Parts: sequence; structure tokens; C-alpha cells
Amino acid sequence: MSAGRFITLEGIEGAGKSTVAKFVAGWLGRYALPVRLTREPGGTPLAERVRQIVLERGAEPLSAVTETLLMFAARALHVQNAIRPALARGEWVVCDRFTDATRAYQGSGRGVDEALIEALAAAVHPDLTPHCTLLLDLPVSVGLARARARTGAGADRFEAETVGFFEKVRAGYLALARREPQRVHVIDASAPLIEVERRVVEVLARLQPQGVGP
Ligand code: Z5A
Repeated sequence: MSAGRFITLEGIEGAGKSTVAKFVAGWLGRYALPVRLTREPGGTPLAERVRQIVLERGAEPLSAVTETLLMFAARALHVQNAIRPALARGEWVVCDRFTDATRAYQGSGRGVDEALIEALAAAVHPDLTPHCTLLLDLPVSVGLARARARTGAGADRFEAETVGFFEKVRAGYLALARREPQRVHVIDASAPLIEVERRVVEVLARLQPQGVGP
């Protein structure tokens, strides 16, 4: 059995992650590779319940640290019950957001201590880092316009955030890409979808899916 690979998609709201994640799954499927398409927060029944708690606009306040802990609680379930077993079976896991989202949203966006985030990452997924991260980058105004055309303004706690918040998140993501250029590939997501897909294929081809089929 060939080894699975772990591919993550990141970016601000409306960047096109869900759209591109489905494209990636379909593209890998052409090589007859087993693919598991999943997302965060969520990806298992219990983690999806945590997702509801963390995204809903309820009456009870949620501090930035609590939000961070909930993201990692969902991630711990997802890693243990879905991601690791899938990789062990030789599947290619395509995940819409992972720990880079916590670094960008809770770290850069909300100011949560980087040391806390890295300590939680080390506890929840030691020895597990994505093989490849596709960072779909675009101006905040474009991403928000796309997302809001679809769901309306302020549908969940994040969608209700300000442009300034998403600017900090975007800057956080770009800083991550500068720090880890081998893993994090920046893709201009303001381009037409066909162009975005072309760039994605260019990056994925380096993972040599054609050489690892069963
Ligand atoms: N979050 C966090 O804070 N910390 C964490 O650790 C994690 C998550 C894991 C999850 O919400 C929220 O949780 C997220 C961060 C936070 N909130 N925010 N922001 P979500 O999963 O519901 O929301 P999202 O991740 O932001 O997804 P999204 O809004 O659905 O955006 P998307 O997946 O990137 O976009 P899309 O649905 O693929 O595309 C949006 C629209 O644009 C759609 O109509 C497409 O047809 C269109 N589109 C896509 N690509 C193009 C191009 N290239 N051109 C034109 N139109 C396009």
C-alpha cells in the first residue's frame, strides 16, 4: 500500500477553499488514488458538534482563548478519528483548513499567544504536518463580497467580523507562507477559477500522484 498524503487548503473567507478542495479531490481521483475530503472545524460527528458551538452567534461570550481551545478540541477528534486512520490506510486527505487557520485567525486575527497555539498543536498532532498547503490568497474585499453574495452578511460569528480583522488574518497567512515556502504555496485566488485550478495542478504535480497509485 502506498503512503497517504495530507493536503490542506487555507485562506480567508470566500477565497474558494471548498470549491478548490472538491477540484483537488476530483483531480487526485483521476490517478485512482483513494481520497478523503474533509474540513475543520469538523470532519467527524463529534467535531461537527464542536463546530456548531464555535460558529454560532449565541448570547454567551466566547473569549479568544476559549475559541482556540474549542478549535483544538475539534481538531483532536478529527486527527484521532479521521485523519490519522485515513493516512494509515494510504488515503490522500484533502482538508479544508487545519492548524494554519488557528495561527492566522486566533493568532494573528485575535492576538492569541503564538506559544499557546504551538503548544496545543504539539499536544494534539505531534509528528503530523501537512505535506502541502494551498493558500488561496485574495484581497479581503473580494473574498467578503463572494462569501456575502452567497450567505448574506454576518451569518456566523466569523462572517460578522470586520474588514480589519480579515486583513490581519490575511497578513498572518502570508507571513506563514514566507516562513515555510516549501510547504505553503500561495495561489492568487482573485484569478478566474480555471486559472486557480491550473496553478493548483502545478503544485500538486510536485507531490507525484502519478507515481504512487496502488
Ligand atoms: N476557523 C478558525 O477561526 N480557526 C480555525 O482553526 C479553523 C477555522 C479551522 C469556518 O467557517 C470558520 O472557522 C472560518 C474560520 C474559522 N470562518 N471564516 N471566515 P466556514 O468553513 O463556514 O467558512 P470558510 O472556511 O470561510 O468557507 P467559505 O466562506 O465557504 O469560503 P471558501 O470555502 O473559501 O469559498 P467557496 O465556498 O469555495 O467559494 C465562495 C464563493 O466564491 C462561491 O460562490 C464560489 O463559487 C465562488 N468562487 C470560488 N472561487 C472563485 C473564483 N476563482 N472566481 C470567482 N468566484 C469564485
